[in-house]
Amino acid sequence: MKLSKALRKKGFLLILMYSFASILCCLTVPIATAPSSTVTFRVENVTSDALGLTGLVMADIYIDAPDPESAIVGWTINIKVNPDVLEPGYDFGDPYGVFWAVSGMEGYFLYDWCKSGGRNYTIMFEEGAIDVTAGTITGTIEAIAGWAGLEPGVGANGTGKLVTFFFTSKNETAYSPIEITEAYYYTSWKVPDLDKRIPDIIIHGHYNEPTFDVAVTSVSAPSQATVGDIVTINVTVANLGGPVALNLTLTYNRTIIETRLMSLASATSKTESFAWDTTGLTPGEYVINATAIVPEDVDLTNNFNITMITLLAHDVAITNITASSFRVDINVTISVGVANEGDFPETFNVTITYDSEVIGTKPVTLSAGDSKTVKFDWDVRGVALRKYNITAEAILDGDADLEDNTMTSEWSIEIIPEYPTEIPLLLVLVILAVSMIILKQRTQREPLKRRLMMRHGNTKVTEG
Ligand SMILES: [Ca+2]
Ligand SMILES: [Ca+2]
Repeated sequence: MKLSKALRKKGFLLILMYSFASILCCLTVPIATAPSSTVTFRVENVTSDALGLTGLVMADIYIDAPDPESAIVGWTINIKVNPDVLEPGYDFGDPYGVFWAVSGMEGYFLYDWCKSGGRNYTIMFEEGAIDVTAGTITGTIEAIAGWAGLEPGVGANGTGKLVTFFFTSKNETAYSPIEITEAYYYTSWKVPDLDKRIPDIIIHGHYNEPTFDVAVTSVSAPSQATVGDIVTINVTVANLGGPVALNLTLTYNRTIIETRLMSLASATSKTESFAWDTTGLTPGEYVINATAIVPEDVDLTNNFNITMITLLAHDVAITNITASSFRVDINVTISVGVANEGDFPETFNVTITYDSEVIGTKPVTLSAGDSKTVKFDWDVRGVALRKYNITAEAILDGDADLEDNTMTSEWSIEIIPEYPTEIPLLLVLVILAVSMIILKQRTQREPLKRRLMMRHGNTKVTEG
């Protein structure tokens, strides 16, 4: 246990040492040269003496040339900074308003060499080399102008400060990288040694303490959409602090639509486009929230922004089914209640079926929120005699809620045999005829009986 702990501790120290070594390597960039030359450029002392909102930023470029044969007569360096943060070219009394460097300033690389050799040297960049708007300084530094005719290997060598760049800072806390690209040094007059190009350098220094502050400045989307739409939502994020990698998360009612990792340079903004698939969502109001998250953000009040989107829907429904009779021999009327529960006027078909057989289809037009009853006559003659359930269906493309578009009756209609109309009539006639015969017989029998009774009565009187 103790051993593994010790190893882990040792491993940590190694990582720490490696990290330090990496940082040091970043600051001193070797030039790809012949083995005899070990010249390097390096950048040091990126400093600021910011006074209030603006200040002076300096970056020293050094050269290391311990090999006496690496005699240098000139070099090229292109510089680029963020023009919103740094303005290249600090007027230090220079005719071009550029910077001062080797113009006789003691302590610079060429100073002693030129002084002792009686050489002439002058300002390096030509007029127009500085573009304040683009934040660039470009061109060849002919540090040792007037040395025309110098043979290779006759220049200066040694180690020292080549030049100091000056910039005016525009903001107290902003950040700007100082990118050094296309850097060569010359060992012959005006002839860049292409094999002595150094790798590009980006100084990740900053002036003042960079703070981190990202802000979601806008979330834009249509205020209304229809359920099933893919809604485009544009989110603009601004970086008000140092350069960052941030997580941008978009949600609807706290459900994540997408989280995106994005990087943002200082003092820039970027608009990201998201696609929100609204298929299957319930109609209603949705809060769309975009939140940018970066560690150590100094102002969390501006990290999110919202917008509202109302989701509308196409939605019709079958609300009920009734029938005029449930034992039917010829015809029945089936009534279907339909409603428009969506947000748009709709025209759609309602179809009723038994088993899979279509009884009828009718078009229905309803305003949003309206309902009506649709009646269907069903002639059941020829339909097999048994019980049937009836199903009604409202068919509408893009209906957001299909569950209420179909309803099957809980009752059933029984189809019974159809009786011919002649049978009951015939029966009535027969009954009528029979009744008349009976009546007739009765009326014929009555007088005879009465006569007999009368006759008997008279006899009795006569006999009495
Ligand atoms: Ca913020
Ligand atoms: Ca529906």
